[in-house]
Amino acid sequence: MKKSLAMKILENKLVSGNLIAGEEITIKIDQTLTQDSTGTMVYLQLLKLDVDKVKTSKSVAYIDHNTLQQGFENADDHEFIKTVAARHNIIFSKAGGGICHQVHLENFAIPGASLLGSDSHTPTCGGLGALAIGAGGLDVAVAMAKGEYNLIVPKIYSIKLTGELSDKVNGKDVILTILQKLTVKGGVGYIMEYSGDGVKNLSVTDRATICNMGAELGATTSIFPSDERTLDYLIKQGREEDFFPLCADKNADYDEILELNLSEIVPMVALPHSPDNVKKISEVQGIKVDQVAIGSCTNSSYEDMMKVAKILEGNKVHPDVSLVISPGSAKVLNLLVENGALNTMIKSGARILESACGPCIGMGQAPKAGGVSLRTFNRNFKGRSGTMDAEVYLLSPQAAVYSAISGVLSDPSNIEKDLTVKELESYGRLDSYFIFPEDINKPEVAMGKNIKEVPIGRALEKTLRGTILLKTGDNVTTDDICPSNAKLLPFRSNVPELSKYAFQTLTDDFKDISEKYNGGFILGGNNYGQGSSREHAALVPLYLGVKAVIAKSFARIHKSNLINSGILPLTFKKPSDYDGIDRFDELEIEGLEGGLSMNGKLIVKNLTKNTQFEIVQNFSEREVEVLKLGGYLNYVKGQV
Ligand code: MIC
Ligand code: SF4
Repeated sequence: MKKSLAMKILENKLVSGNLIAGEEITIKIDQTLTQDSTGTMVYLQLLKLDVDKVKTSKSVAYIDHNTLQQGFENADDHEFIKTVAARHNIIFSKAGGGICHQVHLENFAIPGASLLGSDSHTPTCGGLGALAIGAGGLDVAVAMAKGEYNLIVPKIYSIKLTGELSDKVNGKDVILTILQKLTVKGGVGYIMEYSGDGVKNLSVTDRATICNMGAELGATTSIFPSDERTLDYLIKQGREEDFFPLCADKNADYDEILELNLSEIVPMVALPHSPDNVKKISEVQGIKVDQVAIGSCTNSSYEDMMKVAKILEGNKVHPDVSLVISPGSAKVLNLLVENGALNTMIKSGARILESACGPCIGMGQAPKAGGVSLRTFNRNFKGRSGTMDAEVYLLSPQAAVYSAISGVLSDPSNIEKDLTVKELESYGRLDSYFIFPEDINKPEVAMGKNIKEVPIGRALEKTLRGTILLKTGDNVTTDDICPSNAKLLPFRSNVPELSKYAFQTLTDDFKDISEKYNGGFILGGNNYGQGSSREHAALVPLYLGVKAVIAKSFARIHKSNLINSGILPLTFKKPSDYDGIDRFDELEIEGLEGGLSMNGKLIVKNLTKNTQFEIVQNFSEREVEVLKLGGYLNYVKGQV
């Protein structure tokens, strides 16, 4: 059988199980990354696992999300992570060093290596040929403790590229085109694997942009071959020795195929409030703009920033627009200083932010009430910008900055300048923001007073009875379940505090209702839990007594997070059964002892309506055990 690239890497990393789509396997994890907003939970869980040193060859803890530090909480969290990192042989990347995915791509990602990250955009490093997967925090803690990760073997979606992008379009326009075709559910259960003649015409950073937003397709990960361009990028980053050539076999077997001619890609934009609500800019141009934000792990590379500087050269930001720019890493920022591009940006009237996630996660720069914000980011869910009624659009850096000058959404195809960026000889090295474990003493773990215990589930009862606390529609995001903004991010190590804001975008009474009914169930539509990897979206419901989520389908990472927390993610056998259930109905799930396994049968009785419906058996044997024990921490504790 001719093998895809993804299958070759999975085969190489296989510890146990069969490489058959849909089956659970265990793979070896070479590298992990964490960021600070999910990281405190990861490291609290790692401490519970009681290991001395990580089992991976490289683990890195980044500080990039919660860098506003309005109070002591973020700074305390950073100190906590720094001390745990030093004690466990983990590299620490200080605030200001840059966004985890961009910094990891520049400094650590290796073609063919497996990388597990506590952030849904970890697949960014697939641009360099790494098998990079986003996961919940506990999975990453276990990967550090055991060097292993369990996953359901995905199917492989082949994206065959031909042609070449024009200088007016970007990797962003490629992935927006794919999102338009496949939607936010289109990649669920797949690895997106890129190949074809067009690959060689894409820079590593354009490839990384495309892999980054594979997360928005719901894909397990995305991957590009490792070729001459990869070698060139690694040489310029000063790490030629990390190169390893990799590609799929000729005529490899794929489950699905999509062909895309890069020469036909035109500037695209995702309209509010979903990354798949995509149109050609030429069809919707002219919308008046209040804010433009350039940066995020999707589009903050040196090449992206240089295109922005080129367009700004000799121009001024429109009087009605606030343009904010956050370069992806200290290295990128430093290069912009050295070659004068930062000068150009400042002279044009741009606001320069620190190299961090910033506005992408609502950490500052919330748009004005009802404002229109154009962003080069990857998510435009309602409320995520920090302004509930803002209209957020996603687009390429070229289109964003061109619109910042004109004051309205504008098509960069009309730019007359040549935007080709002259290739650098070298990106240089910049290690000043890293603390390598060998460079410091082993400090005591610094446990700030805002850091609270991780909620832990209890062993599963044979029968569960409870009330439907909330009925939601399709595509509920983790930003809906556990919102993130400048006010709430300081509480990522304080689940009791976060629980006050559960489902805030959908209802204002979830906590009260959960307390009134002493916990219960949630009813969800399709793709429940899409978006971020934050396990808080499972820990908050656990804390509020949620015992099961019954949905038409689940997003991959969130389903694992629910299982890891000991909450049952149950899928309707007949999706139309969803219609016959209402908020506040009382349900009873019997026979849980045997009912979860593949040969079991699970019936849910609706005591209010006097009806019943059936649940699909879709858990691996390990997952059934985890659920029975009340979560992954209880399951794994005895094993390390
Ligand atoms: C995001 O983009 O939503 C985040 C913030 O990076 C999350 C992680 C988090 O919730 O902290 C992600 O994508 O996993
Ligand atoms: Fe940070 Fe935004 Fe990327 Fe999430 S999507 S890692 S918040 S830059």
